[in-house]
Amino acid sequence: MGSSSKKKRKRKKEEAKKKKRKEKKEKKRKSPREEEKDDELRWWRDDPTKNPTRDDYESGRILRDALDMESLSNGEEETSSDVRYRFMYENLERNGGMRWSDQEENYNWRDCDPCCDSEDELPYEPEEQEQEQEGKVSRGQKDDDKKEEDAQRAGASKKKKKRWRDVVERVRKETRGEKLCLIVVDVQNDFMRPSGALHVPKAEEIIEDVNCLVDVMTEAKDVVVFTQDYHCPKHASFASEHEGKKPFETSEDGNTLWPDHCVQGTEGAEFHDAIRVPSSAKILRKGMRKAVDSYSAFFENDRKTPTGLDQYVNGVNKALTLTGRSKMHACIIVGVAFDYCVRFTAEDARLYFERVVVLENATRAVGLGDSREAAREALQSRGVEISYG
Ligand code: VGL
Ligand code: ZN
Repeated sequence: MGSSSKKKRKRKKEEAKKKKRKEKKEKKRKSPREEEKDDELRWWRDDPTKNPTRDDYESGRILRDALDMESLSNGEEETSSDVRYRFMYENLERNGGMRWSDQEENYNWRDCDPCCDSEDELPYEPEEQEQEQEGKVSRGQKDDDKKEEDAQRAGASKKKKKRWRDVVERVRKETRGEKLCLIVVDVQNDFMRPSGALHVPKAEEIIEDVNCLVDVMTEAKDVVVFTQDYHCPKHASFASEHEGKKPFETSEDGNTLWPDHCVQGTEGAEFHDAIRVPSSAKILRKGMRKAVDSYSAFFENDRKTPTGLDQYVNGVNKALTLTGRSKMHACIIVGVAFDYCVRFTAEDARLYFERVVVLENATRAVGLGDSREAAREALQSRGVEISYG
Protein backbone atom coordinates (compact mmCIF):
# COMPACT_ATOMS: atom_id res chain seq x y z
CA MET A 1 0.00 0.00 0.00
CA GLY A 2 2.57 2.54 1.21
CA SER A 3 4.89 1.93 -1.71
CA SER A 4 2.16 2.29 -4.37
CA SER A 5 1.03 5.64 -2.94
CA LYS A 6 4.65 6.74 -2.94
CA LYS A 7 4.88 5.79 -6.60
CA LYS A 8 1.69 7.72 -7.34
CA ARG A 9 3.08 10.80 -5.64
CA LYS A 10 6.31 10.48 -7.55
CA ARG A 11 4.45 10.21 -10.85
CA LYS A 12 2.37 13.26 -9.98
CA LYS A 13 5.52 15.21 -9.15
CA GLU A 14 7.08 14.23 -12.44
CA GLU A 15 3.96 15.23 -14.33
CA ALA A 16 3.95 18.58 -12.61
CA LYS A 17 7.59 19.09 -13.53
CA LYS A 18 6.88 18.19 -17.14
CA LYS A 19 4.01 20.66 -17.20
CA LYS A 20 6.25 23.39 -15.85
CA ARG A 21 8.91 22.64 -18.46
CA LYS A 22 6.28 22.76 -21.21
CA GLU A 23 5.01 26.10 -19.93
CA LYS A 24 8.53 27.48 -19.85
CA LYS A 25 9.10 26.35 -23.40
CA GLU A 26 5.92 28.02 -24.50
CA LYS A 27 6.96 31.24 -22.78
CA LYS A 28 10.27 31.08 -24.61
CA ARG A 29 8.44 30.90 -27.89
CA LYS A 30 8.08 34.26 -29.57
CA SER A 31 5.46 36.65 -28.34
CA PRO A 32 2.90 37.85 -30.91
CA ARG A 33 4.73 41.21 -31.06
CA GLU A 34 8.00 39.48 -31.77
CA GLU A 35 6.41 37.42 -34.49
CA GLU A 36 4.98 40.59 -35.96
CA LYS A 37 8.47 42.10 -35.92
CA ASP A 38 9.78 39.05 -37.71
CA ASP A 39 7.11 39.54 -40.32
CA GLU A 40 8.20 43.13 -40.75
CA LEU A 41 11.75 42.01 -41.28
CA ARG A 42 10.64 39.37 -43.75
CA TRP A 43 8.80 42.06 -45.66
CA TRP A 44 11.86 44.31 -45.51
CA ARG A 45 14.05 41.53 -46.77
CA ASP A 46 11.71 40.73 -49.64
CA ASP A 47 11.10 44.33 -50.69
CA PRO A 48 13.32 45.02 -53.68
CA THR A 49 13.47 48.72 -52.88
CA LYS A 50 14.85 48.05 -49.40
CA ASN A 51 17.02 45.14 -50.32
CA PRO A 52 19.65 46.39 -52.74
CA THR A 53 20.86 44.10 -55.45
CA ARG A 54 24.35 43.87 -56.82
CA ASP A 55 23.13 45.93 -59.75
CA ASP A 56 22.09 48.72 -57.41
CA TYR A 57 25.65 48.99 -56.19
CA GLU A 58 27.18 48.79 -59.64
CA SER A 59 24.82 51.33 -61.13
CA GLY A 60 25.77 53.74 -58.36
CA ARG A 61 22.25 53.96 -56.89
CA ILE A 62 23.41 52.94 -53.42
CA LEU A 63 26.31 55.33 -53.46
CA ARG A 64 24.06 58.13 -54.66
CA ASP A 65 21.59 57.40 -51.88
CA ALA A 66 24.36 57.14 -49.32
CA LEU A 67 25.78 60.47 -50.37
CA ASP A 68 22.32 61.99 -50.35
CA MET A 69 22.78 63.24 -53.87
CA GLU A 70 19.57 62.12 -55.57
CA SER A 71 19.14 65.62 -56.96
CA LEU A 72 22.41 65.41 -58.81
CA SER A 73 21.49 62.18 -60.52
CA ASN A 74 20.75 62.21 -64.21
CA GLY A 75 20.59 58.56 -65.10
CA GLU A 76 20.76 55.11 -63.66
CA GLU A 77 23.18 53.90 -66.30
CA GLU A 78 26.19 55.57 -64.67
CA THR A 79 28.72 53.43 -62.89
CA SER A 80 29.50 54.26 -59.30
CA SER A 81 32.85 55.76 -60.20
CA ASP A 82 31.11 58.03 -62.77
CA VAL A 83 28.79 59.10 -60.02
CA ARG A 84 31.61 59.80 -57.64
CA TYR A 85 33.54 61.90 -60.10
CA ARG A 86 30.48 63.85 -61.22
CA PHE A 87 29.58 64.47 -57.60
CA MET A 88 33.04 65.86 -57.07
CA TYR A 89 33.10 68.06 -60.15
CA GLU A 90 29.60 69.48 -59.72
CA ASN A 91 30.29 70.38 -56.14
CA LEU A 92 33.59 71.93 -56.97
CA GLU A 93 32.10 74.03 -59.74
CA ARG A 94 28.94 75.16 -57.99
CA ASN A 95 30.15 75.63 -54.48
CA GLY A 96 33.87 75.98 -54.74
CA GLY A 97 34.06 72.94 -52.53
CA MET A 98 32.05 70.03 -51.22
CA ARG A 99 28.55 70.54 -49.93
CA TRP A 100 28.13 69.82 -46.28
CA SER A 101 25.50 70.79 -43.79
CA ASP A 102 27.19 73.31 -41.59
CA GLN A 103 24.99 74.14 -38.66
CA GLU A 104 27.97 74.72 -36.44
CA GLU A 105 29.64 77.27 -38.66
CA ASN A 106 31.79 78.88 -35.98
CA TYR A 107 31.98 76.01 -33.63
CA ASN A 108 35.37 75.50 -32.08
CA TRP A 109 35.87 71.87 -31.32
CA ARG A 110 38.57 72.60 -28.77
CA ASP A 111 36.14 74.59 -26.65
CA CYS A 112 34.55 71.42 -25.40
CA ASP A 113 37.25 68.88 -25.96
CA PRO A 114 40.60 70.07 -24.64
CA CYS A 115 43.45 68.33 -26.40
CA CYS A 116 45.31 67.62 -23.16
CA ASP A 117 44.12 66.64 -19.72
CA SER A 118 46.20 69.15 -17.82
CA GLU A 119 46.98 72.77 -18.62
CA ASP A 120 50.76 72.45 -18.46
CA GLU A 121 50.67 69.64 -21.02
CA LEU A 122 49.06 71.81 -23.68
CA PRO A 123 50.97 71.41 -26.92
CA TYR A 124 50.11 74.93 -28.04
CA GLU A 125 52.76 76.87 -26.13
CA PRO A 126 55.61 77.12 -28.62
CA GLU A 127 57.38 80.01 -26.86
CA GLU A 128 57.59 78.22 -23.56
CA GLN A 129 58.97 75.16 -25.28
CA GLU A 130 61.76 77.20 -26.88
CA GLN A 131 62.76 78.55 -23.46
CA GLU A 132 62.86 75.09 -22.00
CA GLN A 133 65.06 74.06 -24.90
CA GLU A 134 67.58 76.83 -24.23
CA GLY A 135 67.80 75.67 -20.66
CA LYS A 136 68.60 72.16 -21.75
CA VAL A 137 71.40 73.28 -24.07
CA SER A 138 73.13 75.32 -21.38
CA ARG A 139 73.00 72.38 -18.99
CA GLY A 140 74.45 70.20 -21.78
CA GLN A 141 77.38 72.60 -22.19
CA LYS A 142 78.19 72.25 -18.54
CA ASP A 143 78.17 68.44 -18.72
CA ASP A 144 79.85 67.13 -21.86
CA ASP A 145 79.90 67.46 -25.64
CA LYS A 146 77.70 64.48 -26.24
CA LYS A 147 74.94 65.93 -24.17
CA GLU A 148 75.25 69.14 -26.11
CA GLU A 149 74.91 67.26 -29.37
CA ASP A 150 71.85 65.45 -28.09
CA ALA A 151 70.34 68.70 -26.98
CA GLN A 152 71.01 70.30 -30.33
CA ARG A 153 69.37 67.41 -32.10
CA ALA A 154 66.42 67.66 -29.75
CA GLY A 155 66.31 71.38 -30.44
CA ALA A 156 66.24 70.84 -34.18
CA SER A 157 63.46 68.32 -33.86
CA LYS A 158 61.50 70.66 -31.58
CA LYS A 159 61.83 73.37 -34.19
CA LYS A 160 60.66 70.91 -36.82
CA LYS A 161 57.72 69.97 -34.65
CA LYS A 162 56.82 73.61 -34.17
CA ARG A 163 56.96 74.12 -37.93
CA TRP A 164 54.59 71.23 -38.55
CA ARG A 165 52.34 72.33 -35.70
CA ASP A 166 52.05 75.74 -37.32
CA VAL A 167 50.96 74.07 -40.59
CA VAL A 168 48.40 71.90 -38.83
CA GLU A 169 47.04 74.81 -36.81
CA ARG A 170 46.75 76.97 -39.92
CA VAL A 171 44.63 74.28 -41.59
CA ARG A 172 42.60 73.90 -38.40
CA LYS A 173 42.05 77.63 -38.10
CA GLU A 174 40.90 77.81 -41.70
CA THR A 175 38.37 75.05 -41.06
CA ARG A 176 36.83 76.63 -37.97
CA GLY A 177 39.05 74.86 -35.45
CA GLU A 178 37.63 71.44 -36.09
CA LYS A 179 39.05 68.00 -35.53
CA LEU A 180 41.29 67.08 -38.45
CA CYS A 181 42.15 63.82 -40.10
CA LEU A 182 45.72 62.75 -40.90
CA ILE A 183 46.35 59.91 -43.35
CA VAL A 184 49.90 58.54 -43.37
CA VAL A 185 50.27 56.45 -46.50
CA ASP A 186 52.34 53.23 -46.68
CA VAL A 187 55.40 54.15 -44.56
CA GLN A 188 56.57 50.53 -44.73
CA ASN A 189 60.02 48.94 -44.98
CA ASP A 190 59.70 47.91 -48.62
CA PHE A 191 59.08 51.54 -49.63
CA MET A 192 61.12 53.37 -46.99
CA ARG A 193 64.38 51.40 -46.74
CA PRO A 194 67.05 51.64 -49.44
CA SER A 195 67.18 47.83 -49.24
CA GLY A 196 63.38 47.56 -49.57
CA ALA A 197 61.79 45.71 -52.47
CA LEU A 198 60.23 48.86 -53.90
CA HIS A 199 62.33 51.62 -52.42
CA VAL A 200 60.89 55.05 -53.10
CA PRO A 201 63.92 57.34 -53.68
CA LYS A 202 64.81 59.34 -50.57
CA ALA A 203 61.75 58.08 -48.70
CA GLU A 204 63.78 57.75 -45.50
CA GLU A 205 64.15 61.54 -45.44
CA ILE A 206 60.52 62.03 -44.47
CA ILE A 207 60.57 59.89 -41.33
CA GLU A 208 61.19 62.72 -38.89
CA ASP A 209 58.64 64.97 -40.53
CA VAL A 210 56.01 62.24 -40.48
CA ASN A 211 56.77 61.56 -36.81
CA CYS A 212 56.40 65.25 -35.96
CA LEU A 213 53.06 65.46 -37.73
CA VAL A 214 51.79 62.27 -36.10
CA ASP A 215 52.87 63.56 -32.66
CA VAL A 216 51.35 66.99 -33.17
CA MET A 217 48.04 65.62 -34.39
CA THR A 218 47.84 62.80 -31.85
CA GLU A 219 48.44 65.33 -29.07
CA ALA A 220 45.62 67.44 -30.48
CA LYS A 221 43.36 64.34 -30.51
CA ASP A 222 42.93 64.48 -34.23
CA VAL A 223 42.07 61.33 -36.15
CA VAL A 224 45.24 59.58 -37.34
CA VAL A 225 45.09 56.82 -39.94
CA PHE A 226 48.04 54.73 -41.19
CA THR A 227 47.57 52.79 -44.41
CA GLN A 228 49.47 49.56 -44.97
CA ASP A 229 49.95 48.05 -48.43
CA TYR A 230 49.37 44.38 -47.62
CA HIS A 231 49.49 42.04 -50.59
CA CYS A 232 48.98 38.32 -50.63
CA PRO A 233 51.81 36.32 -52.23
CA LYS A 234 51.51 36.12 -56.03
CA HIS A 235 49.52 39.34 -56.16
CA ALA A 236 48.40 40.38 -59.65
CA SER A 237 50.32 43.67 -59.36
CA PHE A 238 53.65 41.79 -59.18
CA ALA A 239 55.62 41.62 -62.44
CA SER A 240 56.71 38.12 -61.42
CA GLU A 241 53.13 36.95 -62.03
CA HIS A 242 53.18 38.09 -65.67
CA GLU A 243 55.33 36.06 -68.04
CA GLY A 244 57.96 38.04 -69.84
CA LYS A 245 57.24 41.21 -67.86
CA LYS A 246 59.69 43.17 -65.76
CA PRO A 247 58.95 45.47 -62.81
CA PHE A 248 57.80 48.96 -63.81
CA GLU A 249 56.47 47.76 -67.18
CA THR A 250 52.75 47.73 -67.83
CA SER A 251 50.59 44.61 -67.88
CA GLU A 252 48.44 43.45 -70.79
CA ASP A 253 45.52 45.40 -69.30
CA GLY A 254 47.51 48.57 -68.78
CA ASN A 255 48.35 48.35 -65.08
CA THR A 256 51.82 49.21 -63.79
CA LEU A 257 53.66 46.12 -62.60
CA TRP A 258 55.82 46.20 -59.48
CA PRO A 259 58.51 44.09 -57.88
CA ASP A 260 57.08 41.69 -55.26
CA HIS A 261 56.55 44.01 -52.29
CA CYS A 262 54.70 44.36 -48.98
CA VAL A 263 53.80 40.70 -48.84
CA GLN A 264 51.63 39.85 -45.84
CA GLY A 265 53.63 38.66 -42.84
CA THR A 266 57.03 39.73 -44.22
CA GLU A 267 59.32 42.38 -42.74
CA GLY A 268 58.92 44.45 -45.89
CA ALA A 269 55.23 44.90 -45.10
CA GLU A 270 55.89 46.22 -41.58
CA PHE A 271 55.99 49.91 -40.79
CA HIS A 272 59.53 51.33 -40.68
CA ASP A 273 60.92 50.94 -37.15
CA ALA A 274 61.65 54.63 -36.78
CA ILE A 275 58.06 55.62 -37.56
CA ARG A 276 56.00 56.22 -34.45
CA VAL A 277 52.62 54.56 -34.83
CA PRO A 278 50.52 55.61 -31.83
CA SER A 279 48.26 53.00 -30.30
CA SER A 280 45.28 55.25 -30.97
CA ALA A 281 45.90 55.30 -34.74
CA LYS A 282 43.63 53.48 -37.13
CA ILE A 283 45.53 51.02 -39.31
CA LEU A 284 43.95 50.40 -42.67
CA ARG A 285 45.27 47.53 -44.76
CA LYS A 286 44.72 47.51 -48.48
CA GLY A 287 45.62 45.51 -51.57
CA MET A 288 44.78 42.15 -49.99
CA ARG A 289 42.68 40.91 -52.91
CA LYS A 290 44.88 38.96 -55.27
CA ALA A 291 43.36 40.18 -58.51
CA VAL A 292 42.92 43.88 -57.70
CA ASP A 293 45.47 46.44 -56.53
CA SER A 294 44.50 49.28 -54.23
CA TYR A 295 46.39 52.55 -54.51
CA SER A 296 43.71 54.63 -52.81
CA ALA A 297 42.99 54.13 -49.13
CA PHE A 298 39.27 54.56 -49.87
CA PHE A 299 38.56 52.47 -52.96
CA GLU A 300 40.37 49.62 -54.66
CA ASN A 301 41.62 50.08 -58.22
CA ASP A 302 38.37 48.67 -59.63
CA ARG A 303 37.16 52.09 -58.37
CA LYS A 304 34.10 50.63 -56.68
CA THR A 305 35.16 48.30 -53.86
CA PRO A 306 35.44 50.34 -50.66
CA THR A 307 38.25 49.53 -48.24
CA GLY A 308 36.17 50.51 -45.21
CA LEU A 309 37.94 53.81 -44.55
CA ASP A 310 34.89 55.69 -45.84
CA GLN A 311 32.79 53.98 -43.16
CA TYR A 312 35.37 54.85 -40.52
CA VAL A 313 35.40 58.52 -41.49
CA ASN A 314 31.59 58.60 -41.62
CA GLY A 315 31.43 56.87 -38.24
CA VAL A 316 33.77 59.36 -36.60
CA ASN A 317 31.80 62.22 -38.13
CA LYS A 318 28.55 60.76 -36.86
CA ALA A 319 29.97 60.40 -33.37
CA LEU A 320 31.24 63.98 -33.46
CA THR A 321 27.88 65.31 -34.58
CA LEU A 322 25.95 63.27 -32.03
CA THR A 323 28.13 64.70 -29.27
CA GLY A 324 27.47 68.24 -30.41
CA ARG A 325 30.71 68.83 -32.24
CA SER A 326 31.45 69.69 -35.80
CA LYS A 327 32.46 66.93 -38.13
CA MET A 328 35.86 66.76 -39.79
CA HIS A 329 36.08 68.93 -42.88
CA ALA A 330 39.79 68.76 -43.60
CA CYS A 331 42.26 65.99 -44.16
CA ILE A 332 46.06 66.10 -44.32
CA ILE A 333 47.88 63.43 -46.32
CA VAL A 334 51.57 62.45 -46.22
CA GLY A 335 53.67 59.34 -46.93
CA VAL A 336 54.63 57.41 -50.05
CA ALA A 337 54.39 57.26 -52.92
CA PHE A 338 53.33 60.77 -53.90
CA ASP A 339 52.56 59.74 -57.49
CA TYR A 340 50.62 56.56 -56.63
CA CYS A 341 49.03 55.79 -53.28
CA VAL A 342 49.20 59.34 -51.92
CA ARG A 343 47.74 60.72 -55.16
CA PHE A 344 44.78 58.33 -55.37
CA THR A 345 44.08 58.52 -51.64
CA ALA A 346 43.99 62.32 -51.87
CA GLU A 347 41.74 62.28 -54.94
CA ASP A 348 39.23 60.03 -53.20
CA ALA A 349 39.51 61.92 -49.92
CA ARG A 350 37.81 64.83 -51.73
CA LEU A 351 34.61 62.78 -51.56
CA TYR A 352 34.63 62.97 -47.78
CA PHE A 353 36.46 66.20 -46.95
CA GLU A 354 35.88 69.78 -48.00
CA ARG A 355 39.64 70.35 -47.84
CA VAL A 356 42.36 67.89 -48.65
CA VAL A 357 45.95 69.00 -48.15
CA VAL A 358 48.92 66.97 -49.35
CA LEU A 359 52.08 68.17 -47.58
CA GLU A 360 54.47 67.44 -50.41
CA ASN A 361 57.72 67.71 -48.47
CA ALA A 362 56.50 64.90 -46.21
CA THR A 363 56.02 62.66 -49.25
CA ARG A 364 58.35 61.12 -51.85
CA ALA A 365 57.56 59.93 -55.38
CA VAL A 366 58.46 56.77 -57.30
CA GLY A 367 58.90 58.92 -60.41
CA LEU A 368 58.08 56.68 -63.36
CA GLY A 369 58.08 58.79 -66.54
CA ASP A 370 55.99 61.87 -65.86
CA SER A 371 54.09 60.29 -62.95
CA ARG A 372 55.03 63.08 -60.56
CA GLU A 373 53.77 65.88 -62.82
CA ALA A 374 50.68 63.82 -63.73
CA ALA A 375 49.93 63.43 -60.03
CA ARG A 376 50.34 67.15 -59.37
CA GLU A 377 48.02 68.02 -62.22
CA ALA A 378 45.40 65.45 -61.21
CA LEU A 379 45.47 66.65 -57.61
CA GLN A 380 45.15 70.29 -58.57
CA SER A 381 42.29 69.60 -60.96
CA ARG A 382 40.43 67.73 -58.22
CA GLY A 383 40.82 70.58 -55.78
CA VAL A 384 43.46 68.96 -53.59
CA GLU A 385 45.87 71.49 -52.13
CA ILE A 386 49.57 70.78 -52.39
CA SER A 387 51.31 72.51 -49.54
CA TYR A 388 54.63 72.44 -47.67
CA GLY A 389 55.57 72.36 -44.01
C1 VGL B 1 52.41 51.81 -53.95
C2 VGL B 1 53.03 50.85 -55.92
C3 VGL B 1 52.53 49.64 -55.51
C4 VGL B 1 52.37 53.05 -53.12
C5 VGL B 1 51.90 50.62 -53.52
O1 VGL B 1 52.28 52.93 -51.87
O2 VGL B 1 52.39 54.13 -53.68
N1 VGL B 1 52.96 51.92 -55.16
N2 VGL B 1 51.96 49.53 -54.31
ZN1 ZN C 1 51.45 47.61 -53.64
